[in-house]
Amino acid sequence: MFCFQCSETLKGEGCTVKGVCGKEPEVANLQDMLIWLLKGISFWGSKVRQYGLNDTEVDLFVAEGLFTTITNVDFDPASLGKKIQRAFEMRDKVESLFRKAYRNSNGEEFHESVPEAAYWKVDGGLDLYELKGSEVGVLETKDEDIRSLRELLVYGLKGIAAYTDHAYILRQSDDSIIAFLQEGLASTLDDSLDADKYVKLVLKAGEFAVKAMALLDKANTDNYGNPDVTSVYTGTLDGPGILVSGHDLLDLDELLKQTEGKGINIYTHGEMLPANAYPGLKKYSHLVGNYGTSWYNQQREFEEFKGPIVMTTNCIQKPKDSYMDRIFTTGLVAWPGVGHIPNRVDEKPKDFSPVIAKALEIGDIGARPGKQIIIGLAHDQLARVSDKIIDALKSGAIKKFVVMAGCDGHSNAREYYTELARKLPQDTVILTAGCAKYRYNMLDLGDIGGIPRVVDAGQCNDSYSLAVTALKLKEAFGLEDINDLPIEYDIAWYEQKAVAVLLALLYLGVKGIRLGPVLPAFLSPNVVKVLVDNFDIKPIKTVEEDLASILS
Ligand code: FSO
Ligand code: SF4
Repeated sequence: MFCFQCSETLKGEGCTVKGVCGKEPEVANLQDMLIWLLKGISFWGSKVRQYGLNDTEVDLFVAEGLFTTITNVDFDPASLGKKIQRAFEMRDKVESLFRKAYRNSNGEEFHESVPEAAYWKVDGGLDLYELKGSEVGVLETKDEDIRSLRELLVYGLKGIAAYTDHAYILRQSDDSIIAFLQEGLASTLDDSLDADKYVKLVLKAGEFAVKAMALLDKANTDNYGNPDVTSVYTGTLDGPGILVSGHDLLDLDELLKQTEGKGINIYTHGEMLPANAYPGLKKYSHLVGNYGTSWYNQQREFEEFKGPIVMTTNCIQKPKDSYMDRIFTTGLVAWPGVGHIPNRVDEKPKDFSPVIAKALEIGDIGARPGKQIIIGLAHDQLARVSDKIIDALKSGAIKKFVVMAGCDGHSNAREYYTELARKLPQDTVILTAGCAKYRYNMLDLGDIGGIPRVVDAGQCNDSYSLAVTALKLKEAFGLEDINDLPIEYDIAWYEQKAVAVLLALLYLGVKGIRLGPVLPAFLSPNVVKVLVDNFDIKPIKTVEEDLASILS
């Protein structure tokens, strides 16, 4: 196996024996096989679009396939094997659609040679898929810079696919995004493309990352309303309880409906925290708060929680024996031996009864004390206080905004974000989204004239909210360049959704982003140089050095 798609990759180079995340080599190779087939599907999918045709089932499969291979989603060989089988079916389907369209339009058969990923087939099971997967992964591209750009593109596409899939689940879609996913994937099979072409595609991925986040923002707010400023309790109450982690709001919504009146309290965990601010979800009185912090603390927190846990998306970690019988996965998440709540059929809600039965069987999880934290400061709420913000900037009450969005993770180097948050002076405001916030959102950092010093816009995709706010401020101050605003960017990354967020910021013209805790291993020195020369991207330094530079 070889995988270097996340910040925790072994020695900052690549996981080769087993993933630091817990991914077995078998799973890594099956994921590579799935990605390769998605590229083959996309080869035909992009071609058939030239005839104005597409197949919705195939399109959704490509988005979900990409999402499946994001860090900490699917660790189950059996589940991946089924997806690979389905990938062959999807490829056949879209290939015949193309061949028919070609024949109808040209009066002859299509005879051009096609890349191997578009035709390779095998009759067999997991072993053969795994073997082929081990031959077609990242290292198949020999040129270091082309490999780097292809992977940067594919990881950006994975993030875009995840946000697009979330939006789709909430009945919002945009075919141009799906078309770009396929254009991008197909491009990685094309050996005639040079580095400049891939740089252009990477920047185009930033454009589509903005589109995907905007689409998801619309999906979330159309379904559940604009988030309200909300104070959330972070302890637990007496009585049965269920903990819901991940990013899928519809899963939480359906579970809330199915637990109404049953005496079960529902708690969010990790990236589900922002759900507490949506009017359409906070209306449920048994949604009582958030328990725990970010994904990397889950083994300790899930053990302590005592009740059942539902993982709706990443980031699942190897379940400990102590809670193996009370953790459930759903959607694209899978772990061998963990109970799985099946997908919706014919738009009927998922059936969470095994989780509910487990909560009732376990009973009281016991009360634990917690703090209150303020969330829900997405773009709509910020727009409501824009006059206040503009006045505070003009009067100097707020000197700087520091965007500290992104992910959390294991590395001790991430203490940097806690320290920086502590040391930023009282006239600075942190803008955050994603699980990065757990490094500082329980500190008492106060407020500036009623504006909290940690402005929490929501999940990682709600980084879009922060971009909208920046663009509105630029307009309000009549500035030409978004970089003239008193906003500094100090982004923490872990997995591929954060890559999409980063590309979105680049597309919006943001320069001088600090990126930590480490630069991605998949960026070759030459690609880093392109990013530095064009966007002044820099790695984080010490807290003192960055503090001085932020305040200068
Ligand atoms: Fe975090 Fe995991 Fe939301 Fe990621 S829980 S790390 S960037 O999945 O997507 O912020
Ligand atoms: Fe390693 Fe990260 Fe890949 Fe897991 S996702 S195998 S930790 S690089």
